[in-house]
Amino acid sequence: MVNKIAFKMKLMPNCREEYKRRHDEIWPEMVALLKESGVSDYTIFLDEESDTLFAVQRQAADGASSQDIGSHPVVQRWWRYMADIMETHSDSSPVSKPLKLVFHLD
Ligand code: RM4
Repeated sequence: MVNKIAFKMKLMPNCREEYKRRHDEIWPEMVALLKESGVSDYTIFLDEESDTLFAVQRQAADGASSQDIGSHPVVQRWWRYMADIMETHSDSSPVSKPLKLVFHLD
């Protein structure tokens, strides 16, 4: 079974291009780790009115979401790298709020 999950994060003002640039050049080791963890079909949208990032991804039933693998050194490095342009907790993890599924059409 595969689950689809969504969550939102917050970008700092005037960081849209930089956020996109860093993700256009996402580290291969980050991609490999996400895939190994069971994450797929991972998309991040930006609401330009509020600088809210809206992420949606598939998560394998026996896998983890991208936000659940924060103890891995690659993710910790990525989160530190992103911390200057996102709203974060004191440990540099992004403030990430799960969203509730209310409708789905296959
Ligand atoms: C996001 C956020 C997530 C990570 C993706 C690739 O900006 O840091 O945790 O999974 O990047």
